[in-house]
Amino acid sequence: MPSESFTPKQIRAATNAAGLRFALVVSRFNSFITERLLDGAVDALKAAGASENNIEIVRVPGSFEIPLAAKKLAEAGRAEAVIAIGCVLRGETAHFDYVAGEVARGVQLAQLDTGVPIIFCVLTCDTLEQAIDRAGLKSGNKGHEAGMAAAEMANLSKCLRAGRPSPAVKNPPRRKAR
Ligand code: INI
Repeated sequence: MPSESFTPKQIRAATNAAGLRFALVVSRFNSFITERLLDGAVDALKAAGASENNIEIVRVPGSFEIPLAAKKLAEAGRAEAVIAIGCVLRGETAHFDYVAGEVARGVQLAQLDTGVPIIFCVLTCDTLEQAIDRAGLKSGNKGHEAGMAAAEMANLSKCLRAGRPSPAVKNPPRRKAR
């Protein structure tokens, strides 16, 4: 156990979204689910202090189209964080695997290429029931989680920008050993 005086710097970004800009890319495919995820994400951003004027919602036909739109938004500097919202349901063909795999890969590449956080809120479920559970029923709303993650990652990205001292850097007091 480290001694009392050994306190490495810890960085935990703020979750306040005031003054930050967000773009949400929403797939129309399975809109019954994606619109609920969108509501959850917007609720979370509003609760975190984001202003309506700083939230941009862009719709795309299906999840496969999400990465390109997300990347263009990120490249254009229109947002401190982007949220990718989609729902891919397993059917009887291999289509699911291609769409689910490519949207995940595309979103990851887009955020690594641009340096703008792109939060992955694309449900990949076997059944509609599983998706409904994750869009506001039994398992909460994954959109809400995505909204909170977007606020935190937008702040964290600012903190980690080279040479920029961060207001969010804190060394929380250690609990006394018992
Ligand atoms: N798009 C989805 O977002 N979810 C799905 O479940 C889905 N299925 O099952 O086909 C889906 N297909 C459309 C795809 O994302 C593209 O829009 C289409 O292939 C055109 O590029």
